[in-house]
Parts: sequence; structure tokens; C-alpha cells
Amino acid sequence: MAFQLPDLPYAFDALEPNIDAKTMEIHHGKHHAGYTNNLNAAIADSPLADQSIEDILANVSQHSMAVRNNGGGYFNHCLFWEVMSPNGGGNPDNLSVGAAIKDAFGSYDDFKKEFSAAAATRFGSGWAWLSLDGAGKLFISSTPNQDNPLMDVADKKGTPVLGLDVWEHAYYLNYQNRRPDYISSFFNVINWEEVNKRFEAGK
Ligand code: MN3
Repeated sequence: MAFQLPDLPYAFDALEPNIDAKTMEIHHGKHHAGYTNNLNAAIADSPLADQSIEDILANVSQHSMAVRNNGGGYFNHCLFWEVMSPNGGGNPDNLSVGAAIKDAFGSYDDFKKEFSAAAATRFGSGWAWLSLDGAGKLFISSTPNQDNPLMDVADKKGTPVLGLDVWEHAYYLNYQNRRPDYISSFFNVINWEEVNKRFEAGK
């Protein structure tokens, strides 16, 4: 069963002005579609074709770079669309993930500062993550390229509950070189209900 490109859960222009419609259309319809097609080509007629994406990523060091790059790209963007919403933003103080954020980072503002720094200082292309570790505690990390914390090659492994794409293709049309402005806008569209769902499921 081949992996499928999921529909965006909202219209291309739904996240404006934080993320523009043209960027969303190309990002979903070209980039994410490309990762999906290339992943399917890379696993075709191999035992990986019957595995879940999570299982593939957990042993990614044993697979080809095509599986690592496109499997990561497939999973990461599936998560990324879901953790944003036109009704997003605000803070998660009334959710259990909000309590866990306070516990791990001191306050929502401290979390925001640390997550933003991880996203801003990732050199070149990659992602910033909020993830659950094996002990059920939240941590922030960043990964290069299309790597993620589910991969056995990650510096710090865990279950991602929030991710931010900081490849230039995610923001360049609207923000050009102003990655910090894009990061700051991302907080206006975070779907905390979805992040909380992933947090509850991952505990
Ligand atoms: Mn991307």
C-alpha cells in the first residue's frame, strides 16, 4: 500500500497573512507531493512497502538516503499541516500540553523563546521540534534536512508533537531572508488542540 499525499485540512489561503497562499500551494502540491512519490518509488518492491512510516523511520540508518530524505519529508509535512490552523495561535495554558510546557521550560514565553532559537539557529535547511522523550517529558530540538526525532540517527530521539519547517521553500516567497519573522508568525497559527492530542497519545 503506497503512501498517499494527504489533503490540506484547510484552503491554501487559510493561514494568510502568516503564511501566503502561493507558498502553501507549492509547498503541499509540489514539495510534499514530491517526497511522497519519491518515498513510494524508493520502497517499491521491498519489505519497507509493508511498514508504517514510523517503523521505517525508527530504523532509517539501515535504509537508503532516498528513504531517509523522502520518508522524513513525507512524515514531517503530514505533521506540519496538522499542527497549524486558521483558528490557531494563542497559548495552550488550559490544555495538558500547556501544563507540561510549563513543567519543562518554566513558562510558555520561555518555551517560545527556546523553540524560536532552535528554529532560527538551524543552519541551512531543517526543522525545529517539540517532542516527548521516553520519560514523558517535553524537549526542544532541531534536525537537519528532513530528519526528525523519530529517526534512529537523531541526536535526541522522541515523539514529535509540534514541528516547524525552516527550509527556505517554506517561507522565502513572502519573507525572503527574514526567517525570524516567519518563525514569529508561526506562533499565530499553531493548532494547540492538535498538539495536545499528539501529546496525550504519545505519553
Ligand atoms: Mn517543506
